[in-house]
Amino acid sequence: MRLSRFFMPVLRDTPKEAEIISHQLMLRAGLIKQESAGIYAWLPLGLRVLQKVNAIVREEQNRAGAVELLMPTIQSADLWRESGRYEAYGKEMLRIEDRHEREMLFGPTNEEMVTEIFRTHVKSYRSLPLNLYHLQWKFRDEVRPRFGVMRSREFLMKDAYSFDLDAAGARHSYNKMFVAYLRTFARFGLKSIPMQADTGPIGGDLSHEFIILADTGESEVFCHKDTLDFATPPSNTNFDDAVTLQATVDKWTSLYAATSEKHDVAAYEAIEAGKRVSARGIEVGHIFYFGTKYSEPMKAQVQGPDGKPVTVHMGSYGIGPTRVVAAVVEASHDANGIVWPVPLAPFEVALINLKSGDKDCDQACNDLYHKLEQAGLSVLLDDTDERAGAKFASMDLIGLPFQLIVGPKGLKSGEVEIKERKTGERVTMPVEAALRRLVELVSARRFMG
Ligand code: 5CA
Repeated sequence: MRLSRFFMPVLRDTPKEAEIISHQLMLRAGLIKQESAGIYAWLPLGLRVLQKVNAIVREEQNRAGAVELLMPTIQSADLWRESGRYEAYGKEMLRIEDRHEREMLFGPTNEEMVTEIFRTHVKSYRSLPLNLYHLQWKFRDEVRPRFGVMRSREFLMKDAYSFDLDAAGARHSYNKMFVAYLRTFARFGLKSIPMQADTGPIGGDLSHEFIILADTGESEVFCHKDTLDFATPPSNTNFDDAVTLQATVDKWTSLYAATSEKHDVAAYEAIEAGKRVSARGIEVGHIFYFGTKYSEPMKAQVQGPDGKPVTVHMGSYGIGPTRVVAAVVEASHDANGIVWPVPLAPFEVALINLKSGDKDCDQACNDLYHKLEQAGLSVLLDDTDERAGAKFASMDLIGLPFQLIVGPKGLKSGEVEIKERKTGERVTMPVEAALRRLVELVSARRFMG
């Protein structure tokens, strides 16, 4: 992408309304723009990051055996009357009336709709277990939308819903998502800690929130320090092996970790001094097992092995990709701006032409641009006629992992400079060597977790 043809409205000043660093940087770097309270447009650079988050979420959901579909944002009130949640959900639900005066709503979550799809089509225990997920916009009329996309009213959610014949099967389905979540967040470069959590309006009694520790987090959390050192389950995890999966979940839940709603002071104080972590955190994912809470009133039954009808056991599993983008910025930035991990970077390389209009610089940049793209790297070429200082500041702000700097002086001796955004380290080398080096550096960092 050539910057002269791109749309990247960076702001020089920090917007006054933004209280936390991720919100400030996301506005300044031109990732998002507020349209109404808690409602944001995703600008091209932000959208590229969001799409990378979604791709990783999908890969790990699919690996764990979940199947993608897409349900609508607008739902019928009648569906929610069946589960009894239409009234119970209260003011957070955006209620809409269509031209025929039918009551509709903008979905805050999809338990009812997915249960209705399931009961229409699935009739036999042979079709179980089944886990259906989608990535879809949700609307919750939060009392206090704040911190940009961290707590917004409209936000993207990956929500998965599992269906099983009995509680043991449902536990296996829960464990699959538990492990998939550990892997997903690790691939974002985030250390997530599963914590016992309250179930709120979703319901059920088994639930974990996946928390990223951050001073600006909205949740107050408590855990054992050693949880932070547990190893991420590997990519070759066998999700069908219920015993090994349970052992992994047991290990991850063996030490105390709870959000404030579930905090047990006595259990926390029983942890040896020096190993207690009392901190703030961001909830990036939340998983629930709620048995037959929806399947019972909505009559989601299959024929069991003995021919008798069985009410299915369900769980639901959410990740907020839009919140994840903010959480990554919160976890990875410095005084100059965002520092994207390679797997989420909107472009992998910033190619900076220090003297646009100069024949040699333009030619070298065009050549490098094509070669890098051919090697499969994504490149943002700054071909504008801004001053060098302004170009450096913008590129540091938007945080692409590597900068390839091309100037007239270096070119005279056939050299260019590579700067790594994270460390600030700069090396000067011949053009061809720089190309090879960049391809190596980027490839080595594409996969994490
Ligand atoms: N149906 C269940 C699981 S699919 C559910 O709705 N769970 S939830 O309420 O915990 O939301 C799932 C995830 O969506 C949260 O962990 C969080 O990452 C994200 N999320 C929830 N509310 C917001 C919000 N107001 N702004 C941004 N992200 C949100």
